[in-house]
Amino acid sequence: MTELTRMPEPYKMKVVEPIRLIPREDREKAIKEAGLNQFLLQAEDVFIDLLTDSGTGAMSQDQWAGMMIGDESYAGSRNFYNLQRSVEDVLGYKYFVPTHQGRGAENVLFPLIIKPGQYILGNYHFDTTKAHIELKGGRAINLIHQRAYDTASAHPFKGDIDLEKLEAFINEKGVEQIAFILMTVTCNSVGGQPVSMANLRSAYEMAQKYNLPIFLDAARFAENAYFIKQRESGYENKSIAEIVLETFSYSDGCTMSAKKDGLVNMGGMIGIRDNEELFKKVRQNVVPIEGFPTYGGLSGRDMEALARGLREVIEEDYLASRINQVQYLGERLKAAGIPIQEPVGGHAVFIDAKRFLPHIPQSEYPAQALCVELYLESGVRAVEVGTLLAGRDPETGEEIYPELDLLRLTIPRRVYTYNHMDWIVDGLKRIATRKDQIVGLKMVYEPEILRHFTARFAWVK
Ligand code: P70
Repeated sequence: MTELTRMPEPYKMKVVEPIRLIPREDREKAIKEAGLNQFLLQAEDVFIDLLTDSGTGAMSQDQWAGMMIGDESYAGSRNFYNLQRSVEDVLGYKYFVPTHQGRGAENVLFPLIIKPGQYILGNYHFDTTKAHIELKGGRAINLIHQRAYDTASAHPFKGDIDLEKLEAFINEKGVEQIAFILMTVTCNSVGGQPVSMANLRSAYEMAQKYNLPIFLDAARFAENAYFIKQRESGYENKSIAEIVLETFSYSDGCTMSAKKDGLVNMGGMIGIRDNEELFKKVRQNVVPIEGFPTYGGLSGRDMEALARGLREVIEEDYLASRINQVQYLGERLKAAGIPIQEPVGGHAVFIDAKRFLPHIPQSEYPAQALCVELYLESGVRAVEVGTLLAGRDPETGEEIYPELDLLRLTIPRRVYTYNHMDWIVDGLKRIATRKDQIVGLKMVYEPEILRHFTARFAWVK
């Protein structure tokens, strides 16, 4: 694709939400008051908000219309049954329980399938997922293929698990030490990188061989399916619906944050393919934590929006436009010489801050420093996925220095246009011309857990 390919959005706008670029001096004041932490900004002081693609998308007219037929009965709401039909048709699962979001699903499911001390093997656990595994006494082991850490090398499926490492780990520790395998599609932590169908199939076969359960962390399942169609031979003529069904067929169940590919602002679920025993346990456990099993923390209208979102997200013209927009942003940054994780992933473009700002040591949070600079330059709010997020080793208290220190430009679904993408690129290009002057950060307030949300910083000089 050339850098200027723009694909007209397969929708037109009926309602618009004003956004405003506040003056530079006001941005300086705002980010200083926020302790140089973009999480602490007021959203109204942000022009283009790329903090996350989670719950920030725009719903369709069909979803909004569906909300009017929300049935708010405590038990047995009609929207629960509509959602059940979508889950069955789109994911091919017999059972499911709604939850208020992804971590709610993890909180309900994980204690049922993890015994303290057991390992949970995955391609790369998302951080709240890892936190929930550890809260239940489990140990999260990342077995992603090493190539994912080399941002400059383009591989079509950088989200793949390393099957050799997976099997070696199972053999080394023994099957009884392992709770389950968790495949995250797409793999958020290394750049929204897809997992191939071949890899999903092989991981499933390995799980069968060792009699281990295998689950999907399915937040971005539709984007993953689109990449399979684009990149994996044998899938070019299959429909997204078929690819999604095949994806879920290689699992015993899933947790899903529906705030991404569910196309809703709030929602999640636990899906179970056919294990009735597990389903019964999940139905029991959801009651004290999320709510009665036919609402699980969601209102009827929210379940209806999700029932419709799950069907919309697998429409091919939507996915083509979505992925193209993210791709366009990535291609333009690359053309400007800005180092990014390649190839561009599904939901975001990740700038490699270690390569972009080599003069800032990792102990001074280069990606976070770039987040601050980007906000000051153009009112764009990005997020750090790197050293700040990694936190400290719980045993030694030492800082963890992950291989990648990334700035994530996360694109909400159906919200911004190509003009917004151009604005983001232009700001970063201006920054690139004087990037040597960007200084690192030191933390002046550090919370004990999940520090990135509320930490405060100062410039080192
Ligand atoms: C994101 C958000 C959430 C997520 C995920 C995967 C693969 C589970 C969850 C949890 C979180 C976030 C990060 C930075 C800023 C704001 C929000 N991902 N699995 O943006 O789901 O949030 O619904 O509990 O990516 O990547 P939930």
